[in-house]
Amino acid sequence: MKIAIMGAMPEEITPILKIVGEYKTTEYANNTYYEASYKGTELVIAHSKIGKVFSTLTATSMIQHFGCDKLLFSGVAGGINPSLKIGDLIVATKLSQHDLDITAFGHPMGFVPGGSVFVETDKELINIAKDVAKELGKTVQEGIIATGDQFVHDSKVKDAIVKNFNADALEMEGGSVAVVCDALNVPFFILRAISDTADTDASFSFDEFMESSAIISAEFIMKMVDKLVE
Ligand code: OS5
Repeated sequence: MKIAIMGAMPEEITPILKIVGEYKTTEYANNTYYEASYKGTELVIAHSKIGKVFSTLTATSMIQHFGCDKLLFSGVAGGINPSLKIGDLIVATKLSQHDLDITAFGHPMGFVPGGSVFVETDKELINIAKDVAKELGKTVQEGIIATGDQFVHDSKVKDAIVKNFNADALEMEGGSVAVVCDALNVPFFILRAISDTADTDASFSFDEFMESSAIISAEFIMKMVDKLVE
């Protein structure tokens, strides 16, 4: 087993690198990959940079170039479901691309021929997350995550995403990582801790809480890694 752990921003993987301790760095395709042996299992850790294109490149590289056979994503998200508060964890059951729009041809938002509106995540990894949550006495909400190439800071945009995808949270990378892993038959898992609620004050909330929420998500992911390598 070789596990890929990715985030989008440096802050999303720094806490993971701290826990792992020792690693080797490799430059590949304009990015840095951190390879570690953790409790006898090989890990490849990287932050992709922001958005669907960079996250697609990193997920593909981790699988095709580094040989990873499971992928875990850790990071922050904008909350849509009002039950999600800053710092709360959400596990994606399925993901969509909220900005993929060929509705002009009668297709629903998020759909292109040959694709599907939603990509489902691996159920075994979700079960491991539930076990970890139980052991830690933490609540982890399962839900739909919508991905697009924009930092959402507008209630109207949020409302449209709810209408089109019934999403609980939104971010900028999970949906593209899901498409890559699904196509390459690699079980994957997307975890996010809420940093803002994607409305007018989202950028302020993001600046204030991004680092603490990223740590919450990263520490949970590493508890899952502990279970996977047991
Ligand atoms: O990776 C992006 C998506 N993340 C999840 C997220 C989100 N996505 C969409 N809408 C929301 N309301 C969301 N809330 C959380 C977070 C991240 C958002 S984009 C953050 C950009 C932050 C930034 N920009 N410049 N810097 C930081 C400093 C900098 C400057 C130069 C080079 C490197 C960093």
